[in-house]
Amino acid sequence: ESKAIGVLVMSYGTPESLDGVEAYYTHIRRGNPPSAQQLEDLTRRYRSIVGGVFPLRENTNGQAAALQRTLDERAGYGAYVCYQGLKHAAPYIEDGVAAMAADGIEEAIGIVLTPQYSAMSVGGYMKRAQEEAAKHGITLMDVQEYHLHPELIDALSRRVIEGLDRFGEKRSDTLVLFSAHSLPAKVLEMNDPYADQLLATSHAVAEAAGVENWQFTWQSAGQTGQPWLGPDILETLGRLSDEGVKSVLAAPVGFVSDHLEVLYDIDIEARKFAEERGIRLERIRMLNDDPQYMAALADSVIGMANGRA
Ligand code: FEC
Repeated sequence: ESKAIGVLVMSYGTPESLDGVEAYYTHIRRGNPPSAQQLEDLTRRYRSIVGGVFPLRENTNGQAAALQRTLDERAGYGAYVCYQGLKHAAPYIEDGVAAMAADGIEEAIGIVLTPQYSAMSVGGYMKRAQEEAAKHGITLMDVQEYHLHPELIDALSRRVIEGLDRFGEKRSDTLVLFSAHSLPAKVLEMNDPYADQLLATSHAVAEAAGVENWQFTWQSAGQTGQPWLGPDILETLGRLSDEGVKSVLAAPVGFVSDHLEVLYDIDIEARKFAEERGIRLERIRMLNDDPQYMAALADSVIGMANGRA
């Protein structure tokens, strides 16, 4: 008798509406409410992004649905059942695991919608999922990373090629600037693989796209009073402008969706900063529910499930 394997599809989460920004921000800050100024600033950023106020929710929904279809095609209908679990919004990670338990799921695979592992990012999702799974007697196995999956690298490299083509005759002078969400610099003391995996993804994508002129930079660092991994994308763009670079293709390979950190931090803030310094900044299209990305996820899930047998 075959029983369905649950797939806990985990993503960052975004508020339901502008009224929910304060609760969301408080959750990100581990229960510490933001100051009025911080809340106003975040609300302003959400208001100014293109593509709807909270596009991440729709994108995560689309990814979970597309992953379900891909798993059905590959493993047969009913073999895997996807559940969403969000880090900072409902349905929370714990809600997703509880929903599995309510459906009688006994074995599950967890996967996070970001390709590179850090104890401070993916590790945090997994810890919460494992704690909840233990409460329900569910055996949960984690896909820790898929940052070099061939389908992922191919999908990203196609986007880099397409992005470079937008520069026309300036194509050969365009620098590809890979980026990912910064983390507090204390992560360096933890022997964390995050930075190495991001460089490995960048390297593989550059190679597959035939790009030699590339760099990696951090973005979206928080204001916590502690040092964060740098250099930040604005600092890097400042230096590139001093060096006479005029065309840059941003490739945020630590993210897989259109959301605030891409639509605001790159498309609005970094682009304005670049333009003021005479740099044309374009960005690769995000993966969202790209079929090759779904293939990378499905393959990682099925590989983990089969490896256990
Ligand atoms: O579109 C949206 O509504 C959500 C966009 C969003 C994504 C995202 C991904 C990552 N974060 C990571 C780490 C941190 C750390 C802190 C932190 C803070 C914020 C804040 C907002 C926010 N993050 Fe986020 N992140 C997104 C949004 N993030 C909003 C709070 C205001 C601000 O700082 O701008 C600092 C927490 C603290 O104060 O203690 C650390 C990492 C990722 C990429 C991996 C992943 O997706 O999980 C790492 C999307």
